[in-house]
Amino acid sequence: MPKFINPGLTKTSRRNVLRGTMLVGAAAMAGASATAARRPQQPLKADAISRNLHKAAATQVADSTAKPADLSGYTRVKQELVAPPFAPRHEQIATGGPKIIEITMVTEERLIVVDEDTGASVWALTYNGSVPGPLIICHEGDMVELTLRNPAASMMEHNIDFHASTGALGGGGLTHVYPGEECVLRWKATKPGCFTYHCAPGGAMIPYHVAHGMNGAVMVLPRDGLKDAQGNPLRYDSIAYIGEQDYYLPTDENGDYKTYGAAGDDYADSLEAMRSLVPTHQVFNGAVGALTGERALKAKVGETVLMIHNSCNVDSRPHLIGGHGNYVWESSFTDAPLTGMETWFVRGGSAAAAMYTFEQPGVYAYVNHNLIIGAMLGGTAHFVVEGDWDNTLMEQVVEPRPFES
Ligand SMILES: [Cu+2]
Repeated sequence: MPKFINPGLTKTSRRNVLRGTMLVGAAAMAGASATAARRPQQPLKADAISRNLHKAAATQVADSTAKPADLSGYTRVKQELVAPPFAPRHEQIATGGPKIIEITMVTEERLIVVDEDTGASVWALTYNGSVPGPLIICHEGDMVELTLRNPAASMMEHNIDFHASTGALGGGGLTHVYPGEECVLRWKATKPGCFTYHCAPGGAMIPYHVAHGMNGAVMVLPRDGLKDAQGNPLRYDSIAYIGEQDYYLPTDENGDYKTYGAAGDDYADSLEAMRSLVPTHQVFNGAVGALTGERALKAKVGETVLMIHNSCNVDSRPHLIGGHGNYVWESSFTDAPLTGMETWFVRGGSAAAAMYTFEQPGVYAYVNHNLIIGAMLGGTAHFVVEGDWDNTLMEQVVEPRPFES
């Protein structure tokens, strides 16, 4: 067992040593002694306040005498979640009445390589093994019923905060699962749009889990589908689900990325690196190159793609080089979409959708147009588009040649 989990000061059991609060306390003690000369103590107090808030949220609900929800009129369906960049099978226009959509997510802690060139790796904290976690799709008025399982072999507790939901810290207060535990949370999708979800165990564990990959997106479609400003229907042929992930990977005295034996072993080092607010990597779908080269996104001329961009922790400015955001929803799907966008905005802590119909073949780079992030930190995906070139839209009239000066 990693030594920081049990600092030797407290009588422990497997269940209570894995509580995020104890990990926070252990690392804070270790961190405080190592950095007391140059670190203010206030963040530790803020950390404690945040942890207490999460405890209070669960207590409130447990004390409630609320009536059971009326589930008559709902039909139960299962949604098979799939790994990004793909989307689960779904209807763009809802048929039948409202549904209770049953999904299952497993909190998987796994070592992933962030950058093959440098060997940078991270013990990623994930939902269903992927960064970002799987895309969930429902319609306004549906209920999402999540079974959240934390395998017995896990090192850490996890939970989930759905920004699309209402109450109990987005469900975060009701879903703390320790290794070997599961819980079921049901929430109603009342707001159409794209929303982030993330792990939020409390205190500094919240950014620690988020910055280790534990976030993803829910798309809540209007029951009658997407529309333009005039109310005309907008339909897509495919979805590209992209999660922007900031990592703060600790380095040793030589500047090499450190490696760790198990999830959580990097906790104290990571908190130190996170405090810089300067990510070492800011990648799409978990790793540098996860959506380029052999793994590039594919499309055809004439195909309409809905690009769903999740960014749980940092602001992002997606830009499709060589294309546009024909329709962009940074806010609710009930708001008129922005149109003809060159670059759009994804607020840290949110997800947004952009629709584009490809008009030319070739390779398009989908980047964070903070180009330092796009080109140097890993925030780039590629679309490879097949079809016939349109010289009306662009033509190389003269290829590069020497000229007399
Ligand atoms: Cu977690």
